[in-house]
Amino acid sequence: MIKKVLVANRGEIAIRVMRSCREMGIQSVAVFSEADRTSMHVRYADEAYCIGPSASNESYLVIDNIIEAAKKSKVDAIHPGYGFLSENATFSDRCKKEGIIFIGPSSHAINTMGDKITARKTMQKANVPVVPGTTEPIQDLDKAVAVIKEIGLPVMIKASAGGGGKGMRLVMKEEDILPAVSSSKSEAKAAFGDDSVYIEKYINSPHHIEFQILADNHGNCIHLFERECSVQRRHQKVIEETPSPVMTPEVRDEMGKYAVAAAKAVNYSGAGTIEFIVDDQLNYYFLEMNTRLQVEHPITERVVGVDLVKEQINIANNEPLSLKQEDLSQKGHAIECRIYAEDPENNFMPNPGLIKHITEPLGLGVRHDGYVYKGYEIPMYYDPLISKLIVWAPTRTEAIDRMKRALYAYKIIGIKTSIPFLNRIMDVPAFRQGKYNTHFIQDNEEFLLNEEKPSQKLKDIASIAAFFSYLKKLEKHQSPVNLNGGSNWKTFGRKKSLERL
Ligand code: MV4
Repeated sequence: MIKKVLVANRGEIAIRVMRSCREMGIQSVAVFSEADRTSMHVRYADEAYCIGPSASNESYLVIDNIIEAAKKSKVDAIHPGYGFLSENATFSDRCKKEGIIFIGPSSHAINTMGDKITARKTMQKANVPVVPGTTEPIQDLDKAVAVIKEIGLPVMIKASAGGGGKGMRLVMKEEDILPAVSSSKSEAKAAFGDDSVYIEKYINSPHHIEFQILADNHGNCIHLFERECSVQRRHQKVIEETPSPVMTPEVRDEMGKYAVAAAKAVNYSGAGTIEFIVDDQLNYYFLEMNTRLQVEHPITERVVGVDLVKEQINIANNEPLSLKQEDLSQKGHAIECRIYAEDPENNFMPNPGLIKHITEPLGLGVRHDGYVYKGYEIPMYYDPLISKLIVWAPTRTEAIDRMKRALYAYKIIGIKTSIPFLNRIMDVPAFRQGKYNTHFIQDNEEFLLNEEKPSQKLKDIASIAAFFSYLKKLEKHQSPVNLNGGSNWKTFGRKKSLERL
């Protein structure tokens, strides 16, 4: 029985995992880099250990340091969260060797799915539909040209060790085959030390739809339906929702069965995600499997009514799944917005810095998974994700309205965030109508980046008002810090009307 867990991660996901641990009566141990000494996950844990300097390749990615902390703290298990070592087969094996439970799949499942060519081959063997293309690395170009002539242009050249778009090339014309293959190969070599590439037929304007699965160590496997993740920017997810606005009950049932077959083909254990690429006619193809808990898991938790971290821990305890496929259903609609410390007006540049003020959204149907607090300085070393705002409502339209309400209430002073950009997405007619695919942000870029800006005159008036308010507060010996989220206009206006009463 797992009684103590080390969480080999930071930020919102470390706290997310520890919350479930606390509910299950499990002690949690945090690890942290020097830059994360004041991080919230360190405070939330029952115990915490420094594992090295700020750079993640000197701390969160160093297997030896994490194992050392695990031994010192005498944990039974390690939860890797997402990113960092979560899909590292060597780490999964090392934990096993040290007698520590890795809360995740075996190195075999991680390796098979981590190599995209092997994954495609394995899926084909399991009769899971894959995108038409090659299941062997491209060796010579004549063969590549022959294959492409057979499946027809356009095609995509992809790196076997890749995923998330790295090393990917779109080929429209025959004369582009050679340069695409060679540049894909060299990018893959530089990024992964493996230059194997393969060919896939190009699916135009696809949807990214993924299925959550859970598999135990007794041969049971279930799916927890889909997540629509087509709102992406440079292969970075921005918004996720479930159910998918384009899904039908028949296709959902088919895809769910294939997702279970995919997991069973690698003898999977734990929580995982099968990604599909889906075209306009709802033809679907296996793309890749993520062998970890994903960032967007909370929308599934809300609509299906499960705690995925709790399920992961039960599976790691060798318990059989308590959930049965026929008992599962989707209730209502959930949407997640990823809040990044990025400046949408400056090409989404990371914008780390001091949180001078934060008001988190609350209320009916709102979940906010974050980790920053007033006075916290976001370090520059890690992913700029600040938090995830998840809303639930009975219908999709109500969920969108609720998301707008929650985004409105979310105030962060000190850093630029993606909140205005997300709010803008909620107003795009194609999003409201659920008629969007992976080209959505590109197709609507002009609207999304053209926020209505206040005129110079308005800015001048606001500056003068803020200055007088500052003087008045100084007179009264009050703190001049503005706590209402950045605008003094509201309080200014309201005081006046009260005086008139
Ligand atoms: C594709 C594709 C079209 N056809 N494969 C992008 C990241 C990687 N996971 C796979 N990706 C794609 N693969 C074929 N055969 C289009 C994309 C793609 C994409 C996929 C999912 C979500 C967003 C995307 C944005 C651009 C391209």
